[in-house]
Amino acid sequence: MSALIGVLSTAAQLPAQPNVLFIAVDDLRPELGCYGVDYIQTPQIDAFAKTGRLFRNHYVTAPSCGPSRYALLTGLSPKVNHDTTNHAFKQNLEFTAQRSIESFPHMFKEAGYKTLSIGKICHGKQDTLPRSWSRILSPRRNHPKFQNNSGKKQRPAVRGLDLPDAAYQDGAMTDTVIETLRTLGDKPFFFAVGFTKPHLPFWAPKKYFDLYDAENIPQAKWGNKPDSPSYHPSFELIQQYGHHPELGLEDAAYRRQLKHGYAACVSFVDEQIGRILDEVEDLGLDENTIIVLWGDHGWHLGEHRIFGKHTSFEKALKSVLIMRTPGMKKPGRPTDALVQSIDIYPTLAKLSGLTPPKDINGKNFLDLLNNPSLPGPEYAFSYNQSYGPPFRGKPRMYAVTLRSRVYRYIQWQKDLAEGEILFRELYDHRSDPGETNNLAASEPKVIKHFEKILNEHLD
Ligand SMILES: [Ca+2]
Repeated sequence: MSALIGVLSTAAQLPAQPNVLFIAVDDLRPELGCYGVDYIQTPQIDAFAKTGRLFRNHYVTAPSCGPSRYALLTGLSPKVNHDTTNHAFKQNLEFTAQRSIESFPHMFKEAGYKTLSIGKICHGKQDTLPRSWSRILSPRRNHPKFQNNSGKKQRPAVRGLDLPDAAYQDGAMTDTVIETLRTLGDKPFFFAVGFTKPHLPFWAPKKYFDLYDAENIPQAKWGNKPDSPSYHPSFELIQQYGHHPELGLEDAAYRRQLKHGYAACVSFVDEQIGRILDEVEDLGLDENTIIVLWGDHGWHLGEHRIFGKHTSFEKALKSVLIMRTPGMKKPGRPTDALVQSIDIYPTLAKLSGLTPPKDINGKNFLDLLNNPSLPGPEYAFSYNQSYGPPFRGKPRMYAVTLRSRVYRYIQWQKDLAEGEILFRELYDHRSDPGETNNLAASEPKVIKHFEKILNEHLD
């Protein structure tokens, strides 16, 4: 009963069963116009942000596709080592099967919603949550052979061919989403749409490359390797895609090409998102639909001498979150409050008057949707493992990290469930937003405080 009163008093304009359109974008770091990045061209997402709430400090649970999406959908923080890996769905199959509600789409389905999924929502075909969807739609597969992800080595990392949007999976998927929106009828829906770009390879129609003069795209400083277990030699890029045969990432021109490709893919996805949002408006669904735009984690575009994700740094953990609810107060006002991906589940539940399972770990941020000036939570927590070569002789470590409004603290452990601490990092974002100066040795009091907070969080 108290949940119901909360919904009526705090979200009075919302209908009893609002639709939900959940848009996930793979590997989208907050490198967008609406996040204050001026070289990038994202007019559609920028326009959407003007009508919703942009979260400037949204942190994912893990800096990889699988564990980030597992935590988002289940609302559960990692507990053991494999929860930080791309095997999170697979390893937890038995556990999720036993839960009364396996995910927030499942919660909507149990409440009578039609729940639809298309594109990349979980991680790979084997990771589907079996009880969550009324229907899993397939993007049309009319894209040419070059588009397949057959795992062949030496595919080019960057390519812009003179082809229409629909020749690419995300473009074809957008056509299917638009056609499907037109057929949904009166039953409330939860529609999850998962774009696969700007994930590698950076392939998009040529016209999106032509939006940019590569020479004018600002480049990250190609600095020193960080003295951190986070460092890895951009393994996903280097192992799976073709690169400069002699110099690789040491070649500044190649790095420039990569960043151009990433930008083109972001603009390509931006256009597809705009087409979907236009259709939502044309159909009059915007008055009755909560819209969430979510990036599954960030990406290093040269920062820390890395092209990739999988680190415990800000560049990999901070990602895009923009939400819009019908009748939202103060639309277009961003918030600086810290929020976490696992908070989305209870927030959507609250907005829709539904009750999530008691054991989920996130906290709803309905207050920030109503008032962007509130300070919000004090900490955002994330989890990771090391992916690089052995660090100081230790082959694999697991990270628990917290972001406060000022610091990032990272605690590397031998094991996630047991606490032997092997290495610590502390960065002060007031003076060091690039996280290059580890203060762990010189700030024992701060470390002690954060270690206590982390240990309480892990209990
Ligand atoms: Ca991803």
